[in-house]
Amino acid sequence: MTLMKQFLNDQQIEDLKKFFKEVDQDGNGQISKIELKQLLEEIWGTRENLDLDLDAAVESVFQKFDLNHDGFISFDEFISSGIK
Ligand SMILES: [Ca+2]
Ligand SMILES: [Ca+2]
Repeated sequence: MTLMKQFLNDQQIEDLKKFFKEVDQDGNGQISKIELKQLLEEIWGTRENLDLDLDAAVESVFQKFDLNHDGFISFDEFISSGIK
C-alpha cells in the first residue's frame, strides 16, 4: 500500500476505494467471487446478444487479482494488481 501511493495520487485512490466499496456489497473489505459475479451481471446482464461465460470471467479476474489465493480480493490486492 505504501509502495502503491508512489504511483497513485489521493484522488485516484479515493476513486478506487469508492469502486471497491460498490463491488464489496456486504462491506467486509473483501471481494468474493459471488460479489464479482454480481457486478459482471450488472455490467453485462442486459446485453442479450453477448454469450459470455461469467464463471470463466470471474475465474480469470481472480487469477490476476487474488495474489494470496484465499478466494477473496482485498483492497491491497485490488490496487497492487490494478496498476501493473
Ligand atoms: Ca465482500
Ligand atoms: Ca486474496
